[in-house]
Parts: sequence; C-alpha cells; structure tokens
Amino acid sequence: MADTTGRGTSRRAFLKAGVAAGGAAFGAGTARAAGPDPLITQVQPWASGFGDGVDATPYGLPIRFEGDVIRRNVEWLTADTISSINFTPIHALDGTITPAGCAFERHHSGAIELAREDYRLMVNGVERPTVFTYADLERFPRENHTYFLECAANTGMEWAGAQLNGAQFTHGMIHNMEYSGIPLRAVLKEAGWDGDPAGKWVYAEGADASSNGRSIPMEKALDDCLIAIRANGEALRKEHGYPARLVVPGWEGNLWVKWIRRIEVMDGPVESREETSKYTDTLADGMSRKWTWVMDAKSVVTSPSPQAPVTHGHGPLVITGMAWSGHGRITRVDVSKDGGRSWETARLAADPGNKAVVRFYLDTVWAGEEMFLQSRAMDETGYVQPTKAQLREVRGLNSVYHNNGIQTWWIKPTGEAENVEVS
Ligand SMILES: Nc1nc2c(c(=O)[nH]1)N[C@H]1C(S)=C(S)[C@@H](COP(=O)(O)O)O[C@H]1N2
Ligand SMILES: [Mo]
Repeated sequence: MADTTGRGTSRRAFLKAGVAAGGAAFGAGTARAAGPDPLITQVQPWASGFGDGVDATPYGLPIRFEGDVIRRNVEWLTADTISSINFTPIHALDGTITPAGCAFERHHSGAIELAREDYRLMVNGVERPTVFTYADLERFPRENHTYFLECAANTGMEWAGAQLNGAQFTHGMIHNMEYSGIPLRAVLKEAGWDGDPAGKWVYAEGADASSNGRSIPMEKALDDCLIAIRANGEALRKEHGYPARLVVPGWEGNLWVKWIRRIEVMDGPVESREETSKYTDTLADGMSRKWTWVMDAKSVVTSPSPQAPVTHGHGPLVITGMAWSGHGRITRVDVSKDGGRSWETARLAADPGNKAVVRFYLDTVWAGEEMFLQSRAMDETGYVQPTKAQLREVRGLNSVYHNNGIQTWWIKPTGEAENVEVS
C-alpha cells in the first residue's frame, strides 16, 4: 500500500544532482543537469502510446505515486482497532478540504454499515414524537457549510512532552469538509418542538453499539447544528457516519454523533460516559473541567515537519500549515523560526471561514540554518493560541483532551525535522 519509492529512481537522482549543482540563487526546484535532460529531449513512454480509457476508473483513487498519503495509526494507541483512532496525513495535504478517503476516523465500536432503507431518525421528548426515514430527511430544505471536526484528544499525547514524530500523529485527529445538511432546528420544529430553549437540552445517540450518546444545550442545537447527509459533495463515507451524522460546528468531535438515530429533548443533560469519565479534563488539584465543548484556536505547521522534511536544498522555502477556531474565524497566524522569540505574520490563503480550517503560508528563503518552527493562531474573539507552558500552568499535567498549545518543529541543517519543545 505505502509506495514511497514509486517516483522513479531516474527522476529522483536527477533532482538530487540538480540540488547539488544549483545551491545558489533560485536553488529550489530549478534543477540544472550537466548535459541534455532526456526528460525534455527524448520522447517518453507516456507520450508514445495511449493512456487509460475513461472506462478504466469508474471511481478514482489518487495516482500510485501518492500511495503514501494515507491514514495511519499509532501502534501503542491502537491495540484494538474497533474502539480506536487513525490520523489524517495533514503533512501531505494542502488547501483546506480534507479528502474523505484519508480523513481520520474515530470509532467506539467500529464503523457500521447502515443502508439508507434501514435508516431511521427518532425525535422524542417533543409535541409530536416522530420517526423520520432517510427519504424524509432529503425533503427538508438543506444548507451547505464547511466546518472542521477536531477530536478533543487531538494532540493529547503531547501533554507530558514532545512524543510523536509527525504532524499526522500530533495533529491529525482533524478533518475539514463541506457538509450538505438539514438544520437540526428544522427537524425539531417538524416534530413539534417550538419552546423556550432556556434549560433545555437534546440528547443525541448513534445507531452503532456504542451509541456515543451526548447531551447538547438547546441553544447550540437551534443555532448551527446540522443533520448532514453529504460531505464534500458526495454521500458520507461509511466511516464518517453514512447515511447521516450530526454536525456540531466548532465543538469537540465526540459530539458529532455518527449514524444519528435518536434525538430526545430533555430538561437536563444525561451525564453519559462520554461527558463525564471521558472528554473531561482533570486539573492539578483533582477537580475536573466539564462541558468543555468549544475547541479553542489552534494551528500547526504541516510542512516542513518530521514527515515532510526539506529535500530541495537552499533557497525559496514555502512554510505552510493550517489554523482553526471553534469560536469563529481565524484573524491572523504568526510563524516563528526561532522558537517563539520573534514572529512573522503569515499569509492566509483565502478568507477564513467560520469554524473552518484556513491555510497559511510563509514564503521565505532558507540557507540551511537551524529553525525552531512554530505557528500561533488568533481568532475573532481576540484569543491567542497559548504556549504549552502557559497551558500546563492552568491545566496541570493530568489532561488528555483539549491541548491547543503551540507546536515546535526543529528543522535541522539537513532539512530533517523533529518534534521538540522549547523553553
Ligand atoms: N455513533 C458514533 N458517533 C461518533 C463516534 C462513535 O464512536 N460512534 N465517535 C465520536 C468521536 S470521539 C469523534 S472524534 C468523531 C470522529 O468522527 P470521524 O470518524 O468522522 O472522524 O465522531 C464522533 N461520533
Ligand atoms: Mo473524539
């Protein structure tokens, strides 16, 4: 599956030679061969015959040279793959939309196969308790929104110190997709709920064995939650909750109930497993934070990073990464090359979306100096992403969830990168 060498050795060797020869000026990418370059001067096999017909690939996968851009897991985290997690290869992606095929998965009892015909959504605790079919859902007016989903445990292994060597592993429990869905408020209204939201909650449950039940304050349910039936234009993938999942913008991934089967309006929260013994943060004094729903502003440099070292030699270097905030829009991302002593403001690639990932770039020149690369996100509430030290001061060291501290990659003169912490 992982085809890392598929690029063809001749081209590889050629690029290397080019780097060695052309270290100065616009060194990167402008590989100059000593003699005529056969890739330019000679007719290549791919130009001497036909390519595949349009019937070869009814539904496409990335070309085999990209076979390394895949979800991965961390062995010591994944003793059991049924109640488990894998990670998005964010170090190898660009832009903001996560392709569904490599968007991370988190299951408590495995990914189930639920056909549209067998799908039911029950809404109870309302004036007219109702069971909706999938066809019923398709007849509601729907909306399109792009949102990030971040598992609260993202970066959770880094609380005690730098652990996992790769942005995929430290920050890959995130994806960002465009959802087509029905506002939850419309479904509640159809079932006759039209009351005062004060003090009211909904309890959302999935159809899988774990059910992953979570309580959500009614204000949030009525605000921007969706029952999503599509992601990135196509049906949800099985592993992301086909045929329908709950979208809870800006809030921790655990609330985004997949295979959503029941929504009950209640007078209080259920205090389920997923909101008491899990997804709470125990502080130094033994008290726990709970209802920590919103994912605070966070960012990470995705390249260069340990799995994406600098391989093109000195000269122009594109530093890039992603930033997001559960409180709304990202307003600014700064990048530091010296472990946070000085900062440069990065360029945002597009207008930041509400509760969505934004891509940032710092177009720079690298002469092979050691760097301690960091990124720092700010959002429209004025919040600034904290350092890990600042976070630990407030939260202590018992936490697993909600680690949004600033990440450092040590870029060595060789171009290799390593996960480190600076103080
Ligand atoms: N029904 C159900 N919903 C679920 C889960 C689950 O195990 N079952 N896992 C939750 C958790 S912890 C996360 S982080 C997200 C992960 O969504 P994804 O698999 O689409 O990445 O789904 C949430 N919804
Ligand atoms: Mo999660």
